[in-house]
Amino acid sequence: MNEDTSLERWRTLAEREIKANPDTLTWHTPEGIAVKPLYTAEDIEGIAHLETMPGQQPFVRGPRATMYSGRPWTIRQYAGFSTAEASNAFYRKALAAGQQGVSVAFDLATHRGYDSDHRRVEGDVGKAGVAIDSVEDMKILFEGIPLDRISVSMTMNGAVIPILANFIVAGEEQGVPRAKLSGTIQNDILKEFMVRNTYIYPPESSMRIVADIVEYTSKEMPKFNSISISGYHMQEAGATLVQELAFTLADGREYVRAALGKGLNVDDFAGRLSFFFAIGMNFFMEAAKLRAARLLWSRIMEEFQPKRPSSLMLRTHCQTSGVSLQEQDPYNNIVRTAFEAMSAVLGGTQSLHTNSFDEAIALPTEFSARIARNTQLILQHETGVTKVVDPLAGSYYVETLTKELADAAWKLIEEVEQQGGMTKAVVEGLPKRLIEEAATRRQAAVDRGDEVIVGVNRYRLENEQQFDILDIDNKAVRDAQITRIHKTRRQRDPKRVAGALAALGEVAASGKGNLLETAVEAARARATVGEISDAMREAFGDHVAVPKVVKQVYGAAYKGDPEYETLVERIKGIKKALGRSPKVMVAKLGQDGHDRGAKIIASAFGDIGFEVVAGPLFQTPEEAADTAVVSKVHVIGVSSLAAGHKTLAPQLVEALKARGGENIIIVAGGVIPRQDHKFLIDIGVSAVFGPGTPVLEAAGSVLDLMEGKRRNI
Ligand code: MLC
Ligand code: 5AD
Repeated sequence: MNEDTSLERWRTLAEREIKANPDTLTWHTPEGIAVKPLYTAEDIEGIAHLETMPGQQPFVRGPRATMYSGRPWTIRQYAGFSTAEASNAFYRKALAAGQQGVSVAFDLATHRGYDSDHRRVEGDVGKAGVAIDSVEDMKILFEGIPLDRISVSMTMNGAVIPILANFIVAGEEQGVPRAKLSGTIQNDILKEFMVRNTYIYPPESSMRIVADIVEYTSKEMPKFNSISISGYHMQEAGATLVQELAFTLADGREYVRAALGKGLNVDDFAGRLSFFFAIGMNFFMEAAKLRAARLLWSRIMEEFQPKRPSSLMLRTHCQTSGVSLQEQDPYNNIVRTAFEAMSAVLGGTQSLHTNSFDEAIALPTEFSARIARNTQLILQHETGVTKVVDPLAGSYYVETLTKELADAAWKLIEEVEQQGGMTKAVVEGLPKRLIEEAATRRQAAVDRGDEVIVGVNRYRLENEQQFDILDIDNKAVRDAQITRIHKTRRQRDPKRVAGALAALGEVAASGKGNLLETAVEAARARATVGEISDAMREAFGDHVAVPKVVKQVYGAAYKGDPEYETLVERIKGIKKALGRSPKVMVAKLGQDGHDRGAKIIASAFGDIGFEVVAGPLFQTPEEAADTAVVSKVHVIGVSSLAAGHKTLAPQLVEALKARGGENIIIVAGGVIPRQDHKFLIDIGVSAVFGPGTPVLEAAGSVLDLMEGKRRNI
């Protein structure tokens, strides 16, 4: 046989098969990358990284020479809830069942530097993670976990100084000197200002904190990774993979500069910078993203002229994507997570968290956590993927994607550079705006059904099954924490505490000395997380963000759509009747900074014709009620993603009444389990919009409520 194997011949055959030009099969991804139906040897001709090897610069093929054939990735499940005792028991069981590293999720009160007895955090204590107020809690958290052998990751950014100080002291008191502590602190503040929102201080002081930690750990804690430079939260907030890549690496470059600014030598700290990416459902592109990330990081680090190869090497943790998981038909999430985990592994991650199937509703139960962990154990032990290094290398498609992602991300990195670097870009808001636009566009694509999500906008079940979820008694946790804090305060030496806090305040105010080093002494004296944070607050002040809402992205995607136009007309009618536009406040209560949903709602409702008040982050129910009443809104929509709704919604109802705002319609949305809907309706919430509710459906329901067509939904 002498078949013609040219591309031209393939095009002829393809055209015959589909009766159309094969170019119509090209998939235009949200990244702006055109994915063709076929890749050939021609596509990868001349790609420089094809000739490289794993364990060698530029590390596209992996940071280690043997990769998983030498040692598999670390199964590191992120967890934390309620008290230190409960979380400790959970970690120990997980380690006994095959987990290999610990990863601590703190509650939002801790993240934002408040003790559990602070009035602003009533709804947050113990909810989205574990409550830690002082060394006493930290010691309980790691009881029976040998800190010289098990590496510990701590996701902490705002209150990073007191938490790391507490960890160091907990180690000391466990008999493990800090030089032997292995693990990672997230310590990535730039992405907090962009997307995750658990900042405390303004950007410049926050950057000093990052640099002080790098300085201290590089000298005192050689086995500790000083930053986990995170793109994860960008993708969760709606970023495209190119944005995730570019902004993360640009953040990394900024941290290197900050550390060099402290007079450090690049080789003394660069090898302990680590990364963290999300792995979503775009299977091959996600694997290619990790390869591209390594390529680009090595390019960026070259400019600092390190001598050690490990300074150029990108090592990363990955987590499967939370936003890709759905409330509807939730066992599908097990399948999604398994594919995402496989993609992370094919991309060469060093450490991995696989999400639990109940992600869209609550924190994992013991059962859902077991399935998530076993997903990785099965990958490691049963599939054979660990046996060969970088198995996707040479794939025409994946190699092309690796290059295209790298090129596109590099362009964006250069743009940031031209703006004066990431701190400046973050202050000016460019990355945040681009990510929010991408998020809104994506939501429109899902709502319109252009992007299929099984069980949500296609193949939806008629009856959803209920299953057990983890519910945390927030009041019981708070009471227990307050009892312990009071005991700690009673038993400590007040003079020593005051002296240590004053010294910290001085280091913060003067710009001289190391914040972490000084805080370690305060932690030893049993100063609390809140007190240590406040000592720095006095010098640095609080960061206050002004919410900005993206305009005409959602609306543009719906131009000419009959459902959309009907809503627009309905609003015009209501406006005539009322003499003003229907006005909605989108509120975020407590320390819950997950604002992707709130931002999308504010943006889309604005496009449809509502007048929108975008409430600032971190309001108390009373403050939100003040804003709602003063702004004369018709409706207040509470967006809850951190499980505070059962404490905060009743307080909002009361606060509105107390201000004469009882006629304001309250609706709620976000991660609210079905089990809680009745509770909310009973206390006076008129509608609950769970995950997966299309924005236009929610808007229609709000108008029904306003017109009195329905009392509640
Ligand atoms: C690795 N090693 C090998 C090897 N591979 N040795 C021989 N042969 C091989 N093939 C060695 C390494 O050099 C290292 O030793 C040790 O084994 C461990 O390997 P590692 O690759 O460094 O893995 P690990 O310790 O797990 O570290 C991974 C990491 C780290 C570098 C990415 O930063 C990390 O664990 N990050 C986790 C971050 C995390 O969990 N974040 C959760 C975020 S959740 P040595 O001596 O060189 O160290 C979140 C959600 C939210 O953010 O918003 O709340
Ligand atoms: N326990 C387990 N997983 C958590 N996540 C957040 N908080 C916790 C916790 N306390 C995971 C979820 C979420 C992502 C940010 O991290 O998957 O989407």
